[in-house]
Amino acid sequence: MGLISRGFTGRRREGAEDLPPGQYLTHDFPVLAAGPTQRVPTDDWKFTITTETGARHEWDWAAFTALPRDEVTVDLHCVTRWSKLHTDWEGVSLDTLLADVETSAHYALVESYGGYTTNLPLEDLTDGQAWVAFRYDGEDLDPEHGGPARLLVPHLYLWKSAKWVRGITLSDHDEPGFWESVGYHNYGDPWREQRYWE
Ligand SMILES: Nc1nc2c(c(=O)[nH]1)N[C@H]1C(S)=C(S)[C@@H](COP(=O)(O)O)O[C@H]1N2
Ligand SMILES: [Mo]
Repeated sequence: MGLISRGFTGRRREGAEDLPPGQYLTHDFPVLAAGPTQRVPTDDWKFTITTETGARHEWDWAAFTALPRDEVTVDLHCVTRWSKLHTDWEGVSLDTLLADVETSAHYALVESYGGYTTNLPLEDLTDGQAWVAFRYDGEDLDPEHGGPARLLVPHLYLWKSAKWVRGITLSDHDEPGFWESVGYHNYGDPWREQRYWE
């Protein structure tokens, strides 16, 4: 990270300072998934936050899309070494979704339609660091990229940004998700090259 403000909205040169170590720049948007593309009609879609006490907070598509949304421009870093800079999204921040959720849990397990999971500390989902995103580049999010809605946690490697997200379970215990349980790093900071467990 340089000292130049990231809030600058003019056209910027895409420089090496924006690329975490070991990453290369790509301009297309690769599609990666461990299983088949999920196609979840918005009529059937629900998003649920479950706390460590079992309390459930649930939104259907109408309630979810009525929440205040953010427009964000973020850089994406995949552990397979491609990075895509300045991507434009619209989504509901986890701060908004967690506003009425009472919890003292430290860990989050994110679950997707289709069974994919990924884990991260709850503090990495708050303070404007994560969204449930449903629009990309001014359009509804394609199913290939996780539509109708995916998690977006751009400060961690992209495997943490669960596509077709359906819920988050908060817990006092850290439980490895799909890739984390087969050798991907538990945290996954691209700037520290936390790709795999040593
Ligand atoms: N549900 C689900 N989400 C997922 C994955 C997956 O297999 N299933 N793969 C992850 C990985 S490894 C990457 S790199 C990104 C890819 O997102 P993209 O296909 O939009 O580029 O999705 C992440 N989210
Ligand atoms: Mo990935």
